[in-house]
Amino acid sequence: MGRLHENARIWINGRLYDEEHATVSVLDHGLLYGDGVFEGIRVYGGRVFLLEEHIRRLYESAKAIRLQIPYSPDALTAAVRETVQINRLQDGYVRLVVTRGAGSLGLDIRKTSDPQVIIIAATITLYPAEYYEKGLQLVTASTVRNLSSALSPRIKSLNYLNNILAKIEATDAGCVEALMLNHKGEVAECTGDNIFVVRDSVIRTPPPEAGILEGITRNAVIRLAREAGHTVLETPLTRHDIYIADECFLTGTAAEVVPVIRLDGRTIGDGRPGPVTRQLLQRFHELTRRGGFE
Ligand code: PXG
Repeated sequence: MGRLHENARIWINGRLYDEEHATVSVLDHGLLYGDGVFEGIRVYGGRVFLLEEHIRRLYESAKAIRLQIPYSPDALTAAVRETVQINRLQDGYVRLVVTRGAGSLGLDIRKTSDPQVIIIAATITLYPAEYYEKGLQLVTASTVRNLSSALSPRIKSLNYLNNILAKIEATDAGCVEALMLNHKGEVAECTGDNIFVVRDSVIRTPPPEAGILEGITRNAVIRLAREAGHTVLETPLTRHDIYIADECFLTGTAAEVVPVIRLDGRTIGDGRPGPVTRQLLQRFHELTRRGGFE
């Protein structure tokens, strides 16, 4: 039984497979140890959105974990575009995965070979449209974000348990997202999104040093906000800064730009998506229609 669209073709190391035959070894260290990296990328109007940025981050993540991707960035870029075309994807989502490859049991990367480079072109379910109009509620997770010095959150690795544990807390609390703090108690990010607040017309978001994934949507929204004349500061934030903010929103490839109206039972602003959030949401949609920056 297929989970993707009919006749989905999945690219693995230069070959295309049906979903049924798109498999990796049970000895792949991606499975055995979460040893690998990935990217989640959007497709709008048949064009792969901010692909260059995603490819760059993928190679940076791979470098950080000493994983040699067996293709050049240009070759992989072409492969992503080709897979999107073959699947006739207009608006969708690309999952690009690089595993360490199969090896004997044990952590030693020298005993592995053949990293598996996988490109899945599919769709992703958004939050219900209602959240974009009315905003969503967050709870603070008790699960602290990975310590940067232990496993840098800047690496988009196949090791997502830290975020999954926080996401379980969100679900248990009846929320779709949870706020994660770093070991200092500062605001880091949500389980799959970066976070922004607006207060007295100034936009603030935690810096990469707060222990976050430096989101590509985050960086695009910072640029859009500055182009619209807003002041954007990358600065440490506490939960209190969110409680007393005029506005709050999240950014991410899957989430795009989504307003937040409550955190831990505290209503943010007047409990409705604010004007800056709505403006940036609109500008972000324009950017997706343009296919990216110049
Ligand atoms: N923080 C974390 C921890 C993330 O995983 C973001 C921020 C936003 O980054 P981008 O570059 O997307 O703006 C992410 C992104 C998935 C999925 O399949 C997860 C993400 C993106 C797309 C799909 O769960 N996480």
